[in-house]
Parts: sequence; structure tokens; C-alpha cells
Amino acid sequence: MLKDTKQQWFKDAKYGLFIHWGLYSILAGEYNGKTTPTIAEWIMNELDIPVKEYEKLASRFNPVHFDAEEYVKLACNWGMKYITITSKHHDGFAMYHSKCSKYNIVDATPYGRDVIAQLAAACKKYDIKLCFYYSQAQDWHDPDGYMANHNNEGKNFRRYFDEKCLPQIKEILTMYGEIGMIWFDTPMGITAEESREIFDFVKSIQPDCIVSGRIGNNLGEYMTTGDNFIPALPYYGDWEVPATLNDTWGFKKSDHNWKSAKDVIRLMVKIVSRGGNYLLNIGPDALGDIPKESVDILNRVGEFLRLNGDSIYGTRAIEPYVYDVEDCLFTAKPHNLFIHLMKRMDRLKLLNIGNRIERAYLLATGEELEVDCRQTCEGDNSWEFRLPQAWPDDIDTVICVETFEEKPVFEPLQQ
Ligand code: FHN
Repeated sequence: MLKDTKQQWFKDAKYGLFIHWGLYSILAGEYNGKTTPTIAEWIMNELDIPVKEYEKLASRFNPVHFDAEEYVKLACNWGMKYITITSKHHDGFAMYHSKCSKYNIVDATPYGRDVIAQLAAACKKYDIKLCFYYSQAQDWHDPDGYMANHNNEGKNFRRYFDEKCLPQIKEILTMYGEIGMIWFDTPMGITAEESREIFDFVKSIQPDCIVSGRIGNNLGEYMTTGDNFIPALPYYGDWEVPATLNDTWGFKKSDHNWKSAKDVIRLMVKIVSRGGNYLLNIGPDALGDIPKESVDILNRVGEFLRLNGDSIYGTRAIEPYVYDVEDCLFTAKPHNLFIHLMKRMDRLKLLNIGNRIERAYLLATGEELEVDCRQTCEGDNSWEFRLPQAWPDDIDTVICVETFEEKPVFEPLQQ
């Protein structure tokens, strides 16, 4: 069944910021001399840190460098259209002032301030959508929450569900204004009834709040792919790829496996050319600083988007999905076909495109391009672009083709 969020903002946004931030950021992937073998926010589970020990991190959490306005300004500058932050991850710690669990950033830390409230105010000010990650099934702090790779038998999940999960969902949907989406995750043993109950509950409070793909039991309103996974097959509904910049979500000081800006831009174009959204993560450290590497990469991506954003935001995949023109990807809008060139070339020839061209130009510079359009009596046609020597961007140079017809009809054949 095709998924449809019915939310135009989500369909047009294409690029969002994921923020994984919590007590695990203090450990930065290390505990008692051991480095966690996997993603940093899983350290409690992976290294079997007892609840009573892990809890103590709260008394050390004092992210005095956190500046919500700065975060939001950066996200805007990076070209992101929505922000999804961990309101509660699997460790059970609320990054906001929860009234139904004292295990939260206001009541349990020296910092004593609600970071979600600060972020909500900044998002409102800069008009960017705010979304919340909420771990609905796994809660390693609550004795009745699920825990991966551990025995969950004998737990009274329903008690946790009624006393923490639903009340906290209500809190995050009532305390911070309009919320774009709740990003549920790892449904584990959650039943179809429980997923449905959460879904209906969210909608009863904020009908326009999107319920993410991982609510469980296929009830989400769009398809969330696997982490960092880009589907090769066509998917026509709404979908999103959650992705990391290195190999962790939460801050991990030993992880230096950063993607380059080139990787990120090309992954983004690939995802968008197939109709998806790209939700790209940062993992701030214990003080609230964003790793410099993340900032540098995202600044460069932001530069690309400032010049070429028209070929990303509000675009759709072309029909049929075509991936076989070497070094090219395509995105489209009414009356526009965007050709993303990943390699320098003097000429580009595309065959059998049904549209008539009004004009073609390089999106980044506005330079008009000469195009030789041919049509034969036998029903074949071609577009041949002459490309300039001065190449705007080796990562992705975008040609914007304005077409007479609203919808680009596109059936290229391999040359
Ligand atoms: O277990 C989580 C993980 O920590 C992280 O939040 C990612 C983000 O997509 N989701 C789960 C694993 O898929």
C-alpha cells in the first residue's frame, strides 16, 4: 500500500536535520575503559551498564554551550527544512521537562533547562518544522520497557505504556505547539493494537502531526527506510532515509569515519531523484557543541543548496524512474526537468524525451545553454546540450530545462 502523509510540507521539504542527543553524549562511546562496538547511543545496552549507574550520568549533564537559536540558524543555513530531535531515546531519559518521569533534563541535571522548549521557540522564530523522535517500545530505564538483546519476558509492558509512553507522547504534543511529526522507532514486540492506539492518540491531539514509518505494524504514514539505506527499486509514496554522517547517531569520540560533502550531496540527489527525503544526523557532545566535522560538511552542502536548491526542494522523481544515464540523475517540477551531472562533459545527449524545450541553463550560474533538439519523422528525438568549459561544481552541476509541457516526459535510451 502506498504511503501518503497528506502533508505538503513533508513532500516538498526533502532534507531535514536529525539530532541524537542525550545522556549517552557524555560517555561519547566509552565506559570504564571500554569502547562500545556499535553506535554510541546504544552504550547502556551494549556494555550492560546497570540502570543505577547509567542514571548517575544525569548529575553530570550540563550542556551549557547549547544555543537553540544557533542550532536552528545552522539548520536553516544548511538548507534543512525540518528538525527531528530525540525527545526520549531508548535510554529512557527525557530531554524535556516531563511531569510523569523525574528522569528528565530539568529535574535530574545541573543544567535544569528544557532544551526542547528552547528549540521549539527557535524553530517558531525561524519558521522551521519541529519534529520529535520518541522511543515508544524500548525504554531501558523503565523496568517494564523493552530492551533489545535482553529477555523481556515477564515485563508488564502495558504498565509502562500507560504510565510513561502515552503520557509522555501527550506531553510532547501539548507542551511545544505545533509538531510536524513524531518519529517513532524500533517497535519490537509492540502489538497492532498498541501501534493503533498510539497512532489514534497522536491524531486526536494533533491531527496534522505525521506518524513516522516505525510506529510498528505498518501503520506509519510514510515509509522509513533502514538506517542509511537507499531503496534501489521505485517507491512512489512518501518515504525518508534516516542517515548518519559517520557511523554513529549519538556523539562518539572515536568515530572519525566521516562522509565527505561530496558523498552527502550525491546521496541527497540520489534519494531525491527517487522521490525520498533525506534526514541527516548530527550528534552533539555533552556540552552541546556540534562536532566541527559535521559543521564543515553541512556548510558545504548548504552552499550547494543555496545555488541549486530549486532542483531539490519541491521536486518529484521523474516517471518512469530512470537510472541508466551514466553520471546523471534527474529531478522534476512542473515545467522543469533538472539534470544533475556528476562528471564534467562537453556535450550531453539524451534520447527520446517527449518534451519541447523552452530554455535550458545552468542552475548555479544562470548561464544559458545551447541545445540541439531533433525530431525525426520516424518518431525519435534527442536533446543535445553543449556544456561550458567553466564548470560550476564538480560534485553536481545542475542543468535546468524549462519545458513547454507541465510534466517532463522522459524516456532516455542509453547512448
Ligand atoms: O536504535 C535506533 C538508533 O539508535 C537510532 O536512533 C536509529 C535512527 O534511525 N534508529 C534505531 C536503529 O534503527
